[in-house]
Amino acid sequence: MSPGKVLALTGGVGGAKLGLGLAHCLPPEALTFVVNTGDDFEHLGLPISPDLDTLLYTLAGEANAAQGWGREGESWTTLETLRALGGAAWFQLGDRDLALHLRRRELLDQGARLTEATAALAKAFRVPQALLPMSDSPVRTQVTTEQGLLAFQEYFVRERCAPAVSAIAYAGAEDASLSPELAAAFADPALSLIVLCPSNPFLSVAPLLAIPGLRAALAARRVPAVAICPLVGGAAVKGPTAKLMDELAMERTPAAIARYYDGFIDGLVLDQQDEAHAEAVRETGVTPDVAPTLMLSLEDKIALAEHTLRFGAALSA
Ligand code: FO1
Repeated sequence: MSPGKVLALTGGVGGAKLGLGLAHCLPPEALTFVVNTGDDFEHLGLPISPDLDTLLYTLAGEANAAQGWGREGESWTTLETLRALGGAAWFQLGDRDLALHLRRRELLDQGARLTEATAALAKAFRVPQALLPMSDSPVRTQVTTEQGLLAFQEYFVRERCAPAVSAIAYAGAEDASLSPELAAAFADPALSLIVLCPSNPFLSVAPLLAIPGLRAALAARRVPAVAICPLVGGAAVKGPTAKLMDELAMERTPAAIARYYDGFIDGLVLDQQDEAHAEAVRETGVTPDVAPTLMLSLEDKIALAEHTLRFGAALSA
């Protein structure tokens, strides 16, 4: 199947899983990723880009699947030594992972933009697809909680998503512009489909939509955009999506997801368990489609990717 070029908007683990499936279905030059950087932060003086790194490790076959983040075959000597010295060990950087952040620090200090540093890292990992950060300037997801305002990783890792959330902001998004690489990807005449991967709508996709240029490019798309619903049976496959939907008083249904992406998607893939919700999705003006969306094996990931590509092609027909 050759549907032209595909732009996949992605966040953490769920996005990386579908990303791997898409990478098995498309030639490398036909697949570009636009990756959330709202989770990024500086830790111990190092620039950490968790979602870029999860995708990079996944595409390179180096991801620690059991852990859901970080690198396979990891050792923790530096972290344990740091802990013994009284250093900040709440955010766990493995020895091998640490080398990636050190290299990113080196590249940025040499004047590279995050997009260029990411391209250099992808090349070193022999990942042939383009991995484009959503922005070269910092955008930082901030969470207003019952404990006050928390930076994203403080909320997610240090507090384990426990505090109730009343608002989420994406600091820096309003001033962020599209990188030339991202602008070119949207303007590419060979582009045929945009995919919103099954990532957390508030934490992974909303930061992208908060960037005015990205929002405008998506709203003005000339090709179909298809999202994969991150809920299965009203629950999130992983992470705090369902908890956040409750705290932000959003109904936990595929139709609520379709409304949240209003104007940015044409189709929504729902899990087969949620088939009964298809009509409610259609009533929002979004075309529903049903498929198994749980991605446990590589075969599941490829099957969902193939399904999504077929659905996208049918929408543009
Ligand atoms: N997630 C954790 O739950 N605990 C950690 O200590 C942790 C360390 C870490 C280091 C590098 C990296 O790239 C990601 C890391 N993550 C960790 C995952 C990450 O914080 C989140 O999963 C994402 O930001 C959410 O998409």
